[in-house]
Amino acid sequence: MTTTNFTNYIEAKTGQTLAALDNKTIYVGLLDFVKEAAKDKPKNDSKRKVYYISAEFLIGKLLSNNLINLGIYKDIKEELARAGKSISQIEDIEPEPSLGNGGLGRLASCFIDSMSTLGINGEGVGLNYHCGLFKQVFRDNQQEAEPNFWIEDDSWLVPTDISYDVPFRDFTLKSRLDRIDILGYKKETKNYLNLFDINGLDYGLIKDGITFDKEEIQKNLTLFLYPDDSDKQGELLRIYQQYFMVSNAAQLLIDEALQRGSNLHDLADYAYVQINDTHPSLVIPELIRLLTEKHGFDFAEAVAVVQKMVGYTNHTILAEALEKWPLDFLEEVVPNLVAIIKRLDALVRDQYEDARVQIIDESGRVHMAHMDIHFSTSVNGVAALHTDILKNSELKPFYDLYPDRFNNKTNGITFRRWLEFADQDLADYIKELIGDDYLEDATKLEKLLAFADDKTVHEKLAEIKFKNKLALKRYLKANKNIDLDEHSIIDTQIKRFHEYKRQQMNALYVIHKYLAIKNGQLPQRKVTVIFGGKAAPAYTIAQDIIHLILCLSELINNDPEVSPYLNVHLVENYNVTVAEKLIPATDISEQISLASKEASGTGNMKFMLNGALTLGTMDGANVEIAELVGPENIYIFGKDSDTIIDLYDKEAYVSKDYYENDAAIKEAVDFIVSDQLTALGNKERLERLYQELINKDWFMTLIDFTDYVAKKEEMLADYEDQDLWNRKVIQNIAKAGFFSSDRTIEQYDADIWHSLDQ
Ligand code: 26V
Repeated sequence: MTTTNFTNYIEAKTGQTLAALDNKTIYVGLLDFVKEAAKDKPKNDSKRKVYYISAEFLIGKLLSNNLINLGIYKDIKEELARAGKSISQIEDIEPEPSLGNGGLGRLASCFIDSMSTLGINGEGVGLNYHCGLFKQVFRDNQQEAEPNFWIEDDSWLVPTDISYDVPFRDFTLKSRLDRIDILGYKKETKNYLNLFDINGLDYGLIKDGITFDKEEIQKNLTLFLYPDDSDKQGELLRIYQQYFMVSNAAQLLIDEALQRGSNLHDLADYAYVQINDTHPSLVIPELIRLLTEKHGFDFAEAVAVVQKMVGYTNHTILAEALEKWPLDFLEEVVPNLVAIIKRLDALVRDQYEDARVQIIDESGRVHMAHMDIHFSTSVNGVAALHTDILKNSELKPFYDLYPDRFNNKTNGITFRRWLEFADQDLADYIKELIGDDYLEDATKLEKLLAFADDKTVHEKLAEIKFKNKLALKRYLKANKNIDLDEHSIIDTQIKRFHEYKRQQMNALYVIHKYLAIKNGQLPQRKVTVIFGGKAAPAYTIAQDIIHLILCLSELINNDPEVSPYLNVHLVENYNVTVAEKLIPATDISEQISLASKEASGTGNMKFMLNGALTLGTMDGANVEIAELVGPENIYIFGKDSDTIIDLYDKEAYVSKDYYENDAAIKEAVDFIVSDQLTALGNKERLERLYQELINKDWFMTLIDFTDYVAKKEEMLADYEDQDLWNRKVIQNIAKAGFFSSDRTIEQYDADIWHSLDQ
């Protein structure tokens, strides 16, 4: 029998039996039930509190995750089943919050889950974007963007009466704070995700798609995440958002420290701020401003105090993502901070002559990352290779100045969401084999190695994978209008569309395979290539790649000669919920970024944990996966990062050479502008992508193509030996423990935050 009293709770509340209630009423009942259970839990406590400030929190749906963390998921599932209700249909009703974009935001969400699980007094601070990241729809084989309203009357948001004045140049804006309770796994205590908002938001400002009036800051500030910044108004709005986020965070942190007995001279003993990429960097001058203007500090002491309580995490080496705000723009929005930034710049200039380490450059742009590095205790990358690249090339001048500040924190994922929830049959089977202590210490998964050669285990793993494919088939049919062949090999690439991630290389493989099948070279088993991801609306080439894939999908899935052997799908509006369905059903995990460009990746870890094998380059955390599982359990191809960095340095890559000298490459690339494809698509888009690939190809698609095709074919052949394959699967699951975000967060705390040991 069940140990929860949900049935009594909802029947008392509604006056009806559980069996008689509709799913929506049950969903709202569960939401309130969990919220009430969470409300009474005490907050985590310690002298030093961590504030994880982030522009994104890609939290995903929360109901099932919360039930798992409360330890009652299975009980509720059974209780509902007894009343003839399906928990998964109730899960479907919850809207997915739209507060993030990609890996950075999903990481922040795994981190707040782990902080709660480890009992760390640490909270997320961000903004409550009402439309968040856009909703992706496909029309005429192209991506269109629509606003994604996700907040309903019944939601996880808990209003507070906390409010601050945020002083911009032309007006002062009052904030409001909503919170979401963040429960740890089987923990009595909790933390919050703090989401600041404004009161006068006006949806009427939204025009066509996601375009909106960018000038009415007092009515638009928390409408969208990453509003288009291709014009000045857009850039100013980003600065308004960033300052609003950090001013609120700084005021909250100072208030809380004062309440807990700080005299502010000891503020660093009470608070630590982790800056998640550069979006929250203005928190440094804002804390200095508050300490000097409101609390009587002199400038030097304010700088010294703030410096002791800030750490910066870098999540990318792509130059265009390293923010540099023009001083003039900052002057228009937050002149009070400009004076402080200039004084910080002067401090740096007094100490160092090297132009590469200055905060304000000769064109008057403020390098946010430079300010972070000079005025913090810690600078970290997110995977071993990434941190090495920061130290040895991208941030080398800073590493030379502050070698002790640099450290690596390889990313991780929460196993509660990505195994216990997403792959319930696999989790149950793992428990049957090795017990459940891996839930407290994920490295215990290594006990699975004892079963590496056990054929019964191989068969059971194959059976679970097949069941997951069937579940995915049902989901895709019901929600995305896709027919999935559950008997095919599932080969998945899900992530934001970006040239460096090289979805275009996978698309070229699809073309290559299509042409081979047309030529009579039939594969032994059908392959389904699945893509999922959004492209930034202003990123033309990424949109072109989406267009190519949608055209290929139409061509191939409708060709009776080819579709028995090859299918291609691009799943519309990819998000956390879609990932939770796709990952457990996948055989081949595509992690094919150009070496040196993907800081870490976290999808790679999720796939590995769910028994997919990696087809990848030696990039990001793939390098650590390869080290852990050994070369025989991963499919690595392509040039390594040293070679690529050297090619960039020497400007020695010429894509046309590859195109002209390799018949297979030429054939695949030419097909992009073939009559068959242009008949289905937009000629301008396809032509532009074709020209890009042969004349520029900044992310070197063609350099690795031949190697990629060969490795994928090797993988498909290996799949036919299911014992060989599942042996590798076991090695991967067994070694995935290192990638638990609990491990990552323990390292952040031990090396940077020092909150648990206070
Ligand atoms: C930059 C920009 C610049 C232009 C406008 C929109 C926008 C949005 C986000 C960013 C920062 C991107 C940084 C990022 O997401 N990095 C990813 O971080 C993951 C977690 O550490 C990591 O696994 C991925 O490899 C890395 O790409």
